[in-house]
Amino acid sequence: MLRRTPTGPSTTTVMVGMTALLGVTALLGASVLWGDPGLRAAPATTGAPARHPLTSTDFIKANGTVLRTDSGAGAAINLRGTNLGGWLVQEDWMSPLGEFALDRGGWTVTASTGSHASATVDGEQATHWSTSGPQRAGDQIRVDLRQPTWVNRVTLGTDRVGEHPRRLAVETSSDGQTWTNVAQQGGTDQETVVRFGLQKTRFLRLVAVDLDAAPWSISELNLFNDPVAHDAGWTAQASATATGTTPAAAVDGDPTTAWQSGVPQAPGQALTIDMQRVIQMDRLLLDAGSAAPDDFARSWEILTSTDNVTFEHAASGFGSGRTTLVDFQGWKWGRYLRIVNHATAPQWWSVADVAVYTGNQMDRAGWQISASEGQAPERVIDGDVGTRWSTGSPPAGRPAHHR
Ligand SMILES: [Ca+2]
Ligand SMILES: [Ca+2]
Repeated sequence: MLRRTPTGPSTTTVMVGMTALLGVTALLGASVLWGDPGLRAAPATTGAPARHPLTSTDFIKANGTVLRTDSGAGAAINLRGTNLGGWLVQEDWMSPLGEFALDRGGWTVTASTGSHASATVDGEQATHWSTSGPQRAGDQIRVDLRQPTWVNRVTLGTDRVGEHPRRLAVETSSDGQTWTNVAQQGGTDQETVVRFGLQKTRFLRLVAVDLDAAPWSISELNLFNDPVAHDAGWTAQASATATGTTPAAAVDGDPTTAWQSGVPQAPGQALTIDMQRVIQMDRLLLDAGSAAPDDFARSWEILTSTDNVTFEHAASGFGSGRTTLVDFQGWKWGRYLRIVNHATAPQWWSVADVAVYTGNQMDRAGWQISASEGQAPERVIDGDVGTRWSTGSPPAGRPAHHR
């Protein structure tokens, strides 16, 4: 998300060279903006590095959930974004309260146990819902979104060390009665992030799956709708398919249906998806499904192609659970996706859902575009940088060099 950078007197600019801390910043070769008047730094208007020599007190380190100077012991730092040539780029990890999350206004939160369930959506890190006693399987917190809402990511955080859910399921429902398991995974200390295929749901609940002596607490709960490609019309083919399943079940947007290999995992097995158009993508999510969560590919490779003939390596890695998030480490363009299993395992291979992320861009499928003049305006959304729309000739009365 881009925001024009305000360069008022309260904003200071400091060049940061700690790549381990701020990999994104180092990657972009940019500076980081924050608004802490206590910091010694050059004014933003110069864009110059700090003029004083760097000392150990300038070393930024996370202290709990807060970034501080002086190796974690100094002043708190609130990141405001990455300065990209006058544009302030913000990422949601900079905001523990959910900068890019869905609007929680009107939501109703209830819990099966404990009190203060609404404290999970009050915008205050200091207020919590907690099971109070040990967490038990079946403990749950439920959100009524008031209206059907698209969602594909949940984050739940607590600053109470160790009070995360040991294992939790995410379930959706249109009526609050019948629930669909869309994800199940281990929790993480402080913040747990759960991703799943895009679902339109009115109700969502988080259910503890395992018991533990530690309580489960949540200080803030957020939902997200990360841009993904529409899967309408997608088709798929597989190297082998179990009786009663189809490759198409992997791309139908329904987490309860799955393609299954029908044979133990062996190197070279492949699932090839035709997305029907060239898509610019940066990540991919594979869900083995709730019926066979252990049937994830142990070793996978993702290939992309524009013609279903020549395939190009995009990413590879190892599966470790029901959900596999593949990061392409940049943009890939392709109409065809081929997921290849490279492992030998006694389990079948199962894919219930494939989600293709489109970065910060909305999928343009289905858009209609028109222009007041010129030819073929649809070329501006055809995914081909070699085609273009143009007015063709300068409008009357305007100098040619303003074209
Ligand atoms: Ca709270
Ligand atoms: Ca499915």
